[in-house]
Amino acid sequence: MFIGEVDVLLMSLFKNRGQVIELDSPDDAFNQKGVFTLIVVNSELSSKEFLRSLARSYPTSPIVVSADGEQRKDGYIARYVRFDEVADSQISFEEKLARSDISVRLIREVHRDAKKVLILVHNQPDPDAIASAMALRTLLRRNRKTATIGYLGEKISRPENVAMVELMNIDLQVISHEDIKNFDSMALVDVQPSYFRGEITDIDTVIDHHPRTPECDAKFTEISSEEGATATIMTRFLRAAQIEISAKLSTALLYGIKTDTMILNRGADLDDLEAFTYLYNRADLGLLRKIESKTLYSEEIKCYGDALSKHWISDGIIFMNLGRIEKEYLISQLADMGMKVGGVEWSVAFGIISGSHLVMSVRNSGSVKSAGRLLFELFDEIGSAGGHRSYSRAVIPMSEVKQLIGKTSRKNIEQWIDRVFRTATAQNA
Ligand SMILES: [Mn+2]
Repeated sequence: MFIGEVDVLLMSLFKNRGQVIELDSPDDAFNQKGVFTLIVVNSELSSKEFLRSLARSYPTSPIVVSADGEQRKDGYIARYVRFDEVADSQISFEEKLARSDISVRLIREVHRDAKKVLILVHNQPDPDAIASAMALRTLLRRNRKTATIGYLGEKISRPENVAMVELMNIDLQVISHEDIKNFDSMALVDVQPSYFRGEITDIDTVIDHHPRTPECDAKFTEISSEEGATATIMTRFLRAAQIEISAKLSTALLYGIKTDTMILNRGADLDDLEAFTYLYNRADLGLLRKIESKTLYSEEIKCYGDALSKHWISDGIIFMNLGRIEKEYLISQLADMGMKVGGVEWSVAFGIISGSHLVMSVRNSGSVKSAGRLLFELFDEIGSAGGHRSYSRAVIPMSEVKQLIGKTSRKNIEQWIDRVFRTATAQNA
């Protein structure tokens, strides 16, 4: 039932949903027969007395006031709705998808003539990178034969990545620098050219959610650090291209968003939430649970145990030294764990990988200085460093560490890292 003047567009939308009764005069509202699924009242007629009488006459029908600006007032029995705002948010979302459709056409154009496309991710492919690469292959309407998802690192070992690749039967390939020339075009996903330190050239597409770095030369780039995951960007592209996302791909993308944002808890924005909901309805949640259930190996817990028992906290920073290890991901997992400790503002986990590099993972509570900027300022000159506001990573050759601190004993390294971080976090804090 509509009472008073109502916007034509709004009226036509309601008419699509069922039978509508239009009433000009409020007096006519009280002698209608039937059960109304909704009563909409023009705000000009919405006096307190009128709404109360309406509610008495139709106790089971919800009442909505078509409001133009005013808020709900006390004692008024009705829900005030700005229908223009409801429509506006929907329209701007559709507009975003329509704009993304232009991007999709550009990406397809860039790779159109390539016989074989290489979709390259970073050297430690994580669920976000893997899922986004799969999504790009779908977006390009290609298959395993015409588009390879590859990376230059060593065989993946992080349990959740291994579980994802095995349980979902994903063809993720280790490739060499030599192999690259066998491809006709290349797309980087979840990573930017600078990551490869000039070793990778002739890049056609870059799609990433990390902060934009200089020297990002490609025919098509979509770099948007607002999104918490590249999977969010790819979900938008797939929707823009009106592709029905399969259960397998939805599961992969959902897992990518979940892991990169720590279940919407880190660096996530409304787009991530939107993509999350969209994918959640399409994903194979049973499969996802299976993938997510195995994230620790026995020998790893021993490593953690050792580092955790020897941790120390000073000035709100927790320090954890994993010592000499082979698996780099242990460092970032431990840094995440450090943030769970009460009173901790910063978490610093570090270890020496393959005896040659010191790797640090840093987390903060997000409300303090940017972790990415801090590491960049501290270590970019002697290694590679950077990342997001709340999480970042630095890799420094042991030869540089030796030059700086002399003997690279466990104690020396710990004292150096302790001093460097305490000084840096104290500045402009
Ligand atoms: Mn990512």
